[in-house]
Amino acid sequence: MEEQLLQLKQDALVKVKEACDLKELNDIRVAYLGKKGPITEALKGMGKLSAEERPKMGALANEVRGAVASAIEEKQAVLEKEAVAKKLAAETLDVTLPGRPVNIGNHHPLTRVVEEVEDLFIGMGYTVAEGPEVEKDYYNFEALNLPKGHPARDMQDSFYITEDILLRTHTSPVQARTMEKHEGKGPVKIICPGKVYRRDSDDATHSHQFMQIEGLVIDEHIRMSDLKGTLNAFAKKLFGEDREIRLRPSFFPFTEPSVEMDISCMICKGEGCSVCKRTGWIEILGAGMVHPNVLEMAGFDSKKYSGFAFGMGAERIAMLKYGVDDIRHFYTNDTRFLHQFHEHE
Ligand code: FA5
Repeated sequence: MEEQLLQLKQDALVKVKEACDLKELNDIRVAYLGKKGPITEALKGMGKLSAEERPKMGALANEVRGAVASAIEEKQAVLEKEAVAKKLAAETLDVTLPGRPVNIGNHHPLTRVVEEVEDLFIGMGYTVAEGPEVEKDYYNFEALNLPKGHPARDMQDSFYITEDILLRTHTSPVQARTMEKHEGKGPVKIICPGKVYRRDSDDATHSHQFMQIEGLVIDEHIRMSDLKGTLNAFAKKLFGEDREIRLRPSFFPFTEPSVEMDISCMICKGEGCSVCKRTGWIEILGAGMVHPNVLEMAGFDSKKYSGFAFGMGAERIAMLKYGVDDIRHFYTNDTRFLHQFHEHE
């Protein structure tokens, strides 16, 4: 038995020495010192020994157990230290490494234009209004003096969802909605930016989805000269004093008289090029004095109140302001184009 115990001790100490991790060490502990391990078994078998041998073997078995246990304990401390060192090494932070660049996004040029136009009009006492993009035929057309079957509906080819619901073709329905809310009482002074949709063929200056910014002013004694002065102040502030502007007579069923405003082409400076279709001018907005029928339909007394309205294309303004030669650049998300409008550089 003595020989057996000494062999056991030797084997155990070799295995403890060779253990590479805490799991392996624990397996050795269970194998040698566990309830079913050989040392416990040896101690259990003491009863069979003679009275003379029993204390000797008992002391030896305890000595073996103690030696194995303390070897395991020592090894455990070493392995734990190693594990911590390994973890720390893996988590080392090299503070001298160059950082990863953070790409800062920037506002889309259209957002910038819309915000700039909004700020400009807010500065003149306007408030910002909103309306739905999926609109009722009533607000998009009928309330704007365009009954069903009116030939001027063809001026704006529409995407219908049902017979009475469509994607709004302009931001003018927000005029009708705002006037209705005011229940016949002025003054009204709003600006309304938003997306609009038309079955137009896409080209350098036309898109099937684009943005408009609508303006509406209603009060007593509002005249055409107020509209002209407002548009003039807006254009000069946004494009600079040297930009040329012209108003042309036009027709919209919801305004009378109606005008369109052109700005000299930013690409050819009025010489004529493919962007301005050789005219030297680019149309940016339609406007006019609110038609009495529209005022009356919304509950305003057209003898007491008058007003003006305008609707401008945000893309056209952005094109003029930044010298962009194709409207499609705004929608193709080419980062080479978008990064040119970085505000942070
Ligand atoms: C209208 O939409 C009227 N609602 C404007 C208005 C409002 C007139 C209030 C009177 C009173 P028009 O269809 O002309 O009008 O469009 C207005 C502006 O939107 C145009 O001057 C142009 O700048 C822009 N626009 C029109 N169609 C497109 C298109 N397909 N792509 C890009 N911009 C467009």
